[in-house]
Amino acid sequence: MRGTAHTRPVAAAERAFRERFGRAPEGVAFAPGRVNLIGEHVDYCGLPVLPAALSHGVALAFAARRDERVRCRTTEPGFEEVALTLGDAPAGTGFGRYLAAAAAGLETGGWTPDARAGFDGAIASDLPVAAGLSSSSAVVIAGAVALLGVRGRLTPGETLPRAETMRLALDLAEAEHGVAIQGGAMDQSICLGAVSGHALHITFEPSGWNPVPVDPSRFSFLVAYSGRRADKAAAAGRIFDERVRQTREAYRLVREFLPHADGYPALVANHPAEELRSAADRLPAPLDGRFRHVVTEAGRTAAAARHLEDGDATAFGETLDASHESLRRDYEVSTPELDALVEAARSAGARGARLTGAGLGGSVVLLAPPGREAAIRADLTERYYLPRGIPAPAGTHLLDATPSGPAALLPA
Ligand code: NG1
Repeated sequence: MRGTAHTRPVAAAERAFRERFGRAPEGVAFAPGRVNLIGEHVDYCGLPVLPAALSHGVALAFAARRDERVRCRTTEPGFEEVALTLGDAPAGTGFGRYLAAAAAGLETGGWTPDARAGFDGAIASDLPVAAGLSSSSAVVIAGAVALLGVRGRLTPGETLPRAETMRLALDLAEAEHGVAIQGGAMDQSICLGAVSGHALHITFEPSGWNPVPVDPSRFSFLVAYSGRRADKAAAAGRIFDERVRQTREAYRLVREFLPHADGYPALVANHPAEELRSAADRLPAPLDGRFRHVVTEAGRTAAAARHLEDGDATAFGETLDASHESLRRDYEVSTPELDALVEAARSAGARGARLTGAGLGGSVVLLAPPGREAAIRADLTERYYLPRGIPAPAGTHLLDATPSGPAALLPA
C-alpha cells in the first residue's frame, strides 16, 4: 500500500501534520481521484458508468481527538485551516464542509453509533483541484476513512466487506449532496470500490460493481487538464444542477408518450435506440438534446464496457469520440479549451478522447496506443500547453491514468 503511487501526498500530509501539531500522526487516510472513461452525466439518472481510480489522490494524516471536533489544515495554496464541531450542519464554502459531510454520512448510515471522536489532521493532494477528477469526493472519503480509523471501526490495512463498502459509498454520496452539486454516486463508488488494473462498471439500479480488466498491452489512458477550473461552488455548479433538473423534466415529458416502468434505466432497457431518438425529437429545446445525450450515452457506455472486455481499443476510442461530441453538442458542457484539447489529442495520435467528469472546465481522458504515450505527451505540450504558457505540464496537467486501487487507511 505504501508503494510508489501515494508516496508523495502521504509524505507531504505527514510532514504538514508534524509541522502544525508538533507530533507524529496516528494514521493516514488515502483517497484516490478518478477518471471516468465513459458514462458521463448519467449517474444521476441511475444509468451505468465506467470509471477507474487514479494513482493521484488526497492524503489525510490524522490523530484522534477526545472531543467531537475536527481541526484540519491543507497544503493546497489558498485554503485556510478549518475547525468544526461534528454534528453541526455542514456550512460555508471551505473544504471543512466536505469533512462535515463525511461525518454526516457516517451518522446517517449508523457507522459508528457509539463513538463520536473527531481528529486533528493535515491534507496534501497531488490531484489538480476543480479539474473534473473528483478531488472533492476524495476529501469526503479521506475524511470518512480517518473518522472510521479514530473511532476504531477500521484498522490500518483492513478493508470493509464489499457490500458494506457499497453502502458506505451511497451514504457518503447522499451526504455530499447536502454541501455540493446534485450529482450521482459515481465518484464515491469508484473511490471506495476501485480494483487496481481494472475499470469499474458501476450500475445503480440495481446497485452493482463489476471490475473490467484493462489490458495494458492494448489500452493506455492519459488525463490532460485543460488548465481551466470547473468551479462547482460557482457558475459550473449552477449549470450542473440545471442539467440535473433538465434530465428530470425531459423524463417527465417523455413518460407521457412512451410506456415503461419507472426511471431512465427501465426506459433504456425497454425501448430500442431508434424509438428513444424519436422521443428526443418530440421534446422542446434544450430538453431534446439533454435527453438525447443521456439515452445515447447509456448505449455507448454498455458498448464501451464490451469493447474493453474484448480488447477492442479502436472501437473503444470511437465511443470516446462520440461521447465527447454528444457532451459538446447536445449536453453543452464542453468548453473551447476542452474541444481544443480533444482535437489536439486526436491529432497527436490518440485513438479517441473526450472530456471527463462534469466538464464546464476540467480535463480530458485520451486513449493512447501503448508505446505512443511519450510522443503524445510531447505533442500535446507543443500544440496545447506551450501556446497557453504552460511549459511543463507533466505531473500537474498531464497525468498517467493507469487504473489504481481504492481508498485505504495506512499506518503512519
Ligand atoms: P466531477 O467532475 O467530479 O464534479 C460530477 C459528479 C458525478 C457525475 C459527473 C458527471 C459529484 C460529486 N460528482 O463529477 O457524480 O455526475 O459530474 O458525469 O456530484
